[in-house]
Amino acid sequence: ALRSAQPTSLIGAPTDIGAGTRGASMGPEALRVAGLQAALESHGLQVFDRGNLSGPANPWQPPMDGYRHLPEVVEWNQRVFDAVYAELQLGHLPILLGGDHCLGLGSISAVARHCAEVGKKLRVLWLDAHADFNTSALTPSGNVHGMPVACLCGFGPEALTGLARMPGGGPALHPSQIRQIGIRSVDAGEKRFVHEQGLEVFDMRYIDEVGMRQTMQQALAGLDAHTHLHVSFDVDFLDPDIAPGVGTTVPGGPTYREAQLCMEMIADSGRLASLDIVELNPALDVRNRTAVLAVDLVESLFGKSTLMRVPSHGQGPTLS
Ligand code: HAR
Ligand code: MN
Ligand code: MN
Ligand code: MN
Repeated sequence: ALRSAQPTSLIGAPTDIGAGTRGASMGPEALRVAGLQAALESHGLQVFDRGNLSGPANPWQPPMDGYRHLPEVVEWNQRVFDAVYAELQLGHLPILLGGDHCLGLGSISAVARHCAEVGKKLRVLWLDAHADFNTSALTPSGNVHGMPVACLCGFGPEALTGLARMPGGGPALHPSQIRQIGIRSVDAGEKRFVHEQGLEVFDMRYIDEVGMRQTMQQALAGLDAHTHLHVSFDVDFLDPDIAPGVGTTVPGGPTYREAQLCMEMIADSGRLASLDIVELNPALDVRNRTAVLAVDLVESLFGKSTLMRVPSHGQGPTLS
């Protein structure tokens, strides 16, 4: 399973600044305790743990003008941007350990900027129960972890939409670069905006009907040697029966086997080049099992395989 000789770098961002429930700030340590580094190393990867970023404390205030903690969210995301960008410049594969999902803004802004500079195409897979496509006008909560996809597409405050400082001056992402998978909780105004912007959403109903295999074939279609694939893995993507340790559980998510297949098919694409692991909330977990599950799935994302047949030898069931 030695898929990539590229070194990986773990970057902890211990904050719940964009969330509506406290505790995601403990995510990075829980992932370390669950053995993330050793698990990746067992697959032949070289892993650098850069430790944790620091940033402002969570003042736990009500929203102002549609955002909770906007100055603190901006500061955390600037630090995440710098850290992720530095690893990409070194040629490492950054793994952002959140922290809540507002941090996907800094992470993906850095990836988008890097891709623009080196002339790579970018595809983002957003694994989540939520679309995270709210704006200050649409949000029911003011929590910025419900807004990062919109901000990345240019809809949000300049301090967040301009993080990437893209060469052309435009937004970090165009909706056509994004595939959302596992979605099952979208606010009414948010849903209209998702449709208006033409996001490609593989929601749970779609996964129920066509299966995870066809879903992932479609989500990964069109990747080539010049594509940088970023995976933003919100742990609430998973069914809460197997992953209780998140702040915003939504029933009816992917099972263990569906999630494994999702990760394995991403690994098989050979294009994974950056990753976020976000929204893990150890305060709500049961004996760290959600962290252990996340590590297990990330191993699959990096090529751990339980396959008994050699695919090219055509044994076992034919899949095509
Ligand atoms: N859509 C809701 C809101 O904006 C809930 C967002 C919850 N987001 C996350 N990230 N947990 O996916 O408040
Ligand atoms: Mn999310
Ligand atoms: Mn979510
Ligand atoms: Mn394992």
